[in-house]
Amino acid sequence: MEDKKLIFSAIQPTGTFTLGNYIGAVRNWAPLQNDYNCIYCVADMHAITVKQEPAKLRQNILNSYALLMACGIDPEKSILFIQSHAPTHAELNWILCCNTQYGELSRMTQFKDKSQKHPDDINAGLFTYPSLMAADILAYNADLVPVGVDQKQHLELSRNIAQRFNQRYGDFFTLPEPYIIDVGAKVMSLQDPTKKMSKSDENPNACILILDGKDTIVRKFKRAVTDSEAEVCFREGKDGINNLMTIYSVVTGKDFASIEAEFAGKGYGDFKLAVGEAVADHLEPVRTEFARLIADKAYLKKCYTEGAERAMRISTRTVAKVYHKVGFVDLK
Ligand code: ATP
Ligand code: LTN
Repeated sequence: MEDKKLIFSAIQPTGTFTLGNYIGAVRNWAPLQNDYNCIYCVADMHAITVKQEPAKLRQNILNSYALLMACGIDPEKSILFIQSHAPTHAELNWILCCNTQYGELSRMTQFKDKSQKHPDDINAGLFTYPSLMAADILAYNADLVPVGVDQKQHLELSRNIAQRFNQRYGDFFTLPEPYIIDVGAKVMSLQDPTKKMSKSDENPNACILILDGKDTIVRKFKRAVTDSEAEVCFREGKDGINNLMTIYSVVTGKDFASIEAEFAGKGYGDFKLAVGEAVADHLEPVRTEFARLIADKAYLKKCYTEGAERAMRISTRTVAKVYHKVGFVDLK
């Protein structure tokens, strides 16, 4: 790999990506391939911190891999792999768990949210989720981690774990920085614009899936919750409209002032229809490319096999050095 800064990011294969995953994270990943060395991963081990049906999970993992490619990640330019194919992540996770405090993990909002959502299955994996995430990043000594704003707290914990390890065993890990793009860092639910749009929302009208067809997308936007005014403008308190304006701005490239001018004197109905159509048109090439890729299982397998080999080549060296540093006996 050339001497450029290293980017690492991952996404859980817990379902089809939402417009939130796309705008807040994945759409930013492809352009980064030009300026950085990039490593992207389908975080299947993280996905089982919440109950998954095995056959469905296997399908979601492959779909997620193909979707990342459909969103422009080129497996020749970047390392694109499936987390469980690199056992080094689980190995490093153990060492990092032993350098992570109970108190730190208890403060994670994602843990609190997910324990509330699944009170019958507050498992140890869900609790130590951030330590595995730190292992993902630190196994490659990544400099930058592009994520949506909801992952910032996890990244800060990754930095703290790396810092603690460095203090205890001597400087080794690079301290990773979050890389968060301002516009669209948090896309909100279409049904409750105070909540983030999430794959696991029970209400199908709350989120746009990036493989939804045009009619479905337009229908969901038509039903989006807004407010009782009739003015398309970005203002505090207008959560629903602010969210739609952000989405429209990202997919059309227009700024808020020109959006306000475009819809001056028009009602929310016109605006919602325009947002729906713009989003559907923007996602059309992703849908087409996904259909092509998912039909070619042999090519996908070739890509993820090579991705795993390349990921292992780097992370095996990290784990060997870490094992040595903590005082384990070298096996060669
Ligand atoms: P789940 O519902 O299973 O918890 P999720 O939809 O929250 O999943 P993740 O797999 O946890 O998605 O996140 C993948 C990436 O998408 C992360 O970088 C995360 O920050 C980003 N992301 C998720 N939801 C949003 C959102 N609503 N707006 C912006 N970015 C988001
Ligand atoms: N927790 C992340 C997914 C994830 C991740 C990572 C992101 C797992 N490992 C490493 C960045 C770096 C999420 O998006 N929910």
